[in-house]
Amino acid sequence: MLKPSVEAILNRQIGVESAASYKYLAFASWCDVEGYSGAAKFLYEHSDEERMHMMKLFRYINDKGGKSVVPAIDMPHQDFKSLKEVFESAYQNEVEVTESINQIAALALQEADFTTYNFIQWYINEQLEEENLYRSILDKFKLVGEEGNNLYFIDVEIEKLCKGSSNPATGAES
Ligand code: OFO
Repeated sequence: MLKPSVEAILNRQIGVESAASYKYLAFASWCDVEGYSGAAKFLYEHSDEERMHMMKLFRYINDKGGKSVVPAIDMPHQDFKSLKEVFESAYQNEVEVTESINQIAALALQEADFTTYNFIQWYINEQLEEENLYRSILDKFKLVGEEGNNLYFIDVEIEKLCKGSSNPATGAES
C-alpha cells in the first residue's frame, strides 16, 4: 500500500505531467500555425510522450492500491514571440518538472518507500535526457543565430530529433 503522503505527491505529478502534455500541445500548435513544421512535429510527439508519463504514474498508483486522480489542467500559455521563446519555455518546463520529480524521490526515501523510489528512477533518467535535449536545441539558436534562413535550418534540424510519426492525429508516435 502507498502511504498517503506518497500517493498525494504522485497524484500531484499526474497533474504536472498532464500540464506538460498540454504545454507541449500549445507549443506545437504555435509552431504549426507559424510554419515551423519540423518543430511542430517534434513538439506534438513530445506532447504525446508527456501523456505517456502521466499514464505510467496513473497505473502505478492504482496498481499499488491507491487511487489515481484525474487532474484539472490550466490553459497553457499559447502566444510566443519567436521559435526560440517556445524552446526556452520548454526548457524551463523541464527544469521545473525535474525539481518536482526530485521531491518525489526525496519523499519516497524519507518514507522508506523503496518501490516508489525505484519507480521514480525512470523519471529521473528521463528528465536528465530531456533537459539535455532542450539545452542542445537552445544551443542551435546560439550557434547559428536567427537571421535570414537560419530559422528554416533550425526547424529542419529539430525535425531530425523526432523519434517516429505513427500517430495520425498529430504526426507523432503514440
Ligand atoms: Fe514528463 O518528461 Fe519532461 O516534462
